[in-house]
Amino acid sequence: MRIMVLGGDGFCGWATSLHLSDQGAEVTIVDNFARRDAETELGAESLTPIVPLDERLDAWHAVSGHSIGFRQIDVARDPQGLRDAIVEIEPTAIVHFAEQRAAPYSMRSPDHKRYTVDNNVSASHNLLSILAEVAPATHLVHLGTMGVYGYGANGKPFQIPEGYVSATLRSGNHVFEKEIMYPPDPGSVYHMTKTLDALLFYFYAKNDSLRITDLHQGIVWGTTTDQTERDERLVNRFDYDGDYGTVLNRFLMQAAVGHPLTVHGTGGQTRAFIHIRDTVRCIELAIDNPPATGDRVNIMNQLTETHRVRDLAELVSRLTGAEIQYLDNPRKEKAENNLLAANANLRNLGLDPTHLSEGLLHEVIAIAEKYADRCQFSRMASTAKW
Ligand code: NAD
Ligand code: USQ
Repeated sequence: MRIMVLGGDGFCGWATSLHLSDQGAEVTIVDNFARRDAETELGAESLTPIVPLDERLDAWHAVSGHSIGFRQIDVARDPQGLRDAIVEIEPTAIVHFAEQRAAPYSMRSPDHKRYTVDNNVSASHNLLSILAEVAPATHLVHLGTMGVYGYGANGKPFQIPEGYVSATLRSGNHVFEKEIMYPPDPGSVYHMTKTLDALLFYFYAKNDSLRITDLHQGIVWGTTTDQTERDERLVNRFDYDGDYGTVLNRFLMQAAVGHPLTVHGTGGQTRAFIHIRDTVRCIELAIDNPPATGDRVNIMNQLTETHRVRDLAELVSRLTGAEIQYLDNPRKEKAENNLLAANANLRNLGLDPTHLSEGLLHEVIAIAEKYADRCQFSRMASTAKW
């Protein structure tokens, strides 16, 4: 099986590339190093040291005997380069991670908003238009986000479905029963780009019969997979700064470096979570179970559990003795929400969920402790406000 991994130098993409290569797939990474450029822009590197990609790939070949290919292509700005690569490689599936993925980064300034929309929407649309032209049978697996749904149904006990919901539409005296995509309710420009992606996928599945899986993933935590721990040069990213660091990994590293745990607002926000080890398994399951030509977009929710932010802070504090700091929330989001989300599709395909456990939390803390001297305390604060 030949797989192209767009965004394969990033956090989820790197772990996925190694996992698929380990399973025997011929993997080619496509990346433009935008994430490494953002590190320079923000003055905040991954807590774990990330060596240049060619060294990462050499290390993987040395420990596994497998080769992973690489093409440096800007998927959003170089459609010809992307088209040439797809024609040459003839991939069975393309996994698309190549987007700007941080909500705070997307809200830093008008320029950051424009960059995030231009980059993410163009990347997805370039890919779709190329697939329609030269590779309509290729399965596209895209990483969406649970944030497309908003988080919960205005306090009502309602389970967020996997993409589609049956609706009764009323207009005047007319009533129309229809299964529709769950109404989008993004909370940042970044999350909005994923709702725009979803509409692009809807159109190309309908018009060009493209085979598309959209995985609405929760917040990924952890950093290590079976493959990344085989050599220090294979270590995965550990983003902790106020833009790219996500909440649970931030709390764990804050505890490790002696920084108070930064809870936004009351910490009553409930969010979906998944460990990086399950992310890579979900992508494998999605690749192995493509929709048929002519099917609607296959939407699956990629999460294993939900947690309230202040419960996570209290748990980490109990485990480590770290102090909790309740900060004014820099984001426009509900102070408190319940979240009930369906996730049966991936489980039915064989996902055996990894649940948050003290052992796994300690594993992340140990990695953060190992690289604690690389922490830049000045980059801890979330400075983007909206
Ligand atoms: P990341 O920033 O670590 O990786 C993204 C990669 O894509 C980077 O290597 C970047 O250089 C590359 N990239 C960006 N724009 C590109 C372009 N125009 N051309 C080529 N390469 C480009 O992000 P991540 O955490 O690995 O997330 C990957 C995907 O998964 C994103 O689409 C994100 O929205 C989604 N996701 C992530 C999480 C999470 O918690 N990390 C949760 C849900 C969904
Ligand atoms: N939060 C804190 N303290 C912190 C950081 C965050 O309380 O130090 C809070 C935020 O205010 C928010 C929640 O924790 O209420 C989650 O924030 P986050 O930064 O961990 O996650 P988010 O911005 O939603 O984005 C991340 C990924 C994104 C992915 C999304 C999945 O960066 O790529 O799409 O998680 S989801 O949250 O399900 O939409």
